[in-house]
Formats: sequence, C-alpha cells, structure tokens
Amino acid sequence: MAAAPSAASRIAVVTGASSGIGAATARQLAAAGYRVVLTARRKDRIEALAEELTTAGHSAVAYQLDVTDRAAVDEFASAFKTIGVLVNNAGGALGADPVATGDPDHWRSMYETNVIGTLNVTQALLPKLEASGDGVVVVVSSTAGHGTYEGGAGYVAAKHGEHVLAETLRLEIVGRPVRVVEIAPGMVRTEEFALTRFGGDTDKAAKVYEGVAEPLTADDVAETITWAVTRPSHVNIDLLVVRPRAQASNTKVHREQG
Ligand code: 8X3
Repeated sequence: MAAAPSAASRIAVVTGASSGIGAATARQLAAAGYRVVLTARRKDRIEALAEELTTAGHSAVAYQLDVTDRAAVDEFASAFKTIGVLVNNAGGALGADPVATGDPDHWRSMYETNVIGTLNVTQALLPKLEASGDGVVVVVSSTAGHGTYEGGAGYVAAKHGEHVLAETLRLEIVGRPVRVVEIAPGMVRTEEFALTRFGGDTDKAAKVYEGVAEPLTADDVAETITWAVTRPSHVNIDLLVVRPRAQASNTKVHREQG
C-alpha cells in the first residue's frame, strides 16, 4: 500500500476563511504544514490573510468563492487534481425569532448557506479528496445541530441538516479513503457570528455572551479541527462536541452577575 502523502504536500481548503473559526483554522492548518486555500466571499480579507501566512513562511492562497453558487464552486474544484482536507465552515445564523414570527427568508438563506453550501463544496471536491488517498471532510456544524432552543429553530434546522449530511456521507462512502468529521461547537465568541445574527445590533449581540466568563474562542475550535484532521488516517473522529465550561447545554449557561 502506498504511504499516505505527508502534510507538507497536502492541500487544505477552508470555506468561510475570512474571519472567525475559518480564519483561525486556516492559520492553524498552515502552521501544521498544509498548503491552505482560503475561500470566502470577501476577497480583501482572504487575500490579506493569505499574505500574512505567506509572509510567515507558510503556503496560502486566496480564492473568492460563494459556496451557494454551484457553477462557481465547480469551476473552483476544477483547479485541483487532489485535495487532502476540506473544512466546510462557511455558514451562520440569521435572526433569533420564535417559529411563530420567524422570517422565512432568513430560514431559506440559512439552509442555503449552511446546508447547500456544504453540499456544493463537498460534492465538487469529493473526487479530489478520494484521489489524495487520504482525504478528510470536516463539517463545522454546531451544538445547534444536536438539540434545539427557543428562538433558534431556523438555525437549528439548518445545523441539523448539516449534521445529517455528515452522518449520511460517512455511511455512504465507507470503504473509500475519505474520513468524515463533524465538529459541533457551542458558544464561541467571534467578531461576527452574533452581530450577523442580529443584523448588526451590537447590544443584542453582546447579550449573547453577557456574564459568560469565557466563551470559546475561534482558536479553541480551530484546535479541535486541526487535531481531528491530523489523527492517523485510520482514525475517524465522527463527532466532536465542544462547549465552554460555563455552558452545560444549549439552554443552560452560567452567567455571572455584573
Ligand atoms: C452557535 C451555537 O448556541 O448560538 O453555533 O446556536 S448557538
């Protein structure tokens, strides 16, 4: 049997690499020796990050990509013969309204970015991951993919969709040289997640983390992703749920009184 390619010769594609968990993951995979391909809609941000990584002696390129645009995703995929790692990180939440009043456009958009986006990129790159002889697909879902909470239904439904995609793909491709890893983070304080969810309302965004001693950071999650993908190729981390110590469940969060 041929030896697995070394990390140094392997390409890692990260979607949503312009900020937060995606950017942190790109940094850590680059430091681990991967040639990272940063994708996101915001070209300026991924170009700046690619430049930063290259200056630090790593290998990184930026490719502007909207994961919901299948034609663009296919064109992107056609540039590669093989890929070692795909981190499906692009996505996010819009709104936190009850089912009774939630905006159907928000629901549609969340399904489109989180589920169809992951589907598009995974379908397009799966042959390339397989061709590497040791591919890893990472789906960055959420604890919202494993239980619901009031006001979360639209996002929770989309994240359950991502979880189902990962679990089903693992069943369907067993026996082929591609691992399927799901990382499900709980409360992570990033610069944009809550702000995007609440349409730029900084007060509402700040309330998400109010009194929580130490929410997870993007780096904490990036470490779990990097750890999972760098296990030996016969070790598949099916699902890794990671929360801050202060969060016992989606609805049980310890908040210190200010
Ligand atoms: C983020 C976790 O609790 O905001 O994926 O849904 S939560």
